[in-house]
Amino acid sequence: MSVTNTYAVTGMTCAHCVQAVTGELTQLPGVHEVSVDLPTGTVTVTSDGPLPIDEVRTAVDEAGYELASAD
Ligand code: 9UX
Repeated sequence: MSVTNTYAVTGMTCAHCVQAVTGELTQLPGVHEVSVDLPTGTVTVTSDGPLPIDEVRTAVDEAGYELASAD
């Protein structure tokens, strides 16, 4: 069963930001879709199962941004 979560990420303002965040999150085990919405500063991630929030936070950090919250 797929799980979809939306996260607020601070600092993304351009297309390169989108590529950086998408690239990192896509590498997480089980992730098969990543969608960034710049106007709202959110990232929607679809995965095979629940993603540990620490993994998501680390991936966003490595891209150079910050996870603000998770719904
Ligand atoms: Mo350009 Mo996006 O510095 O952070 S890559 S705005």
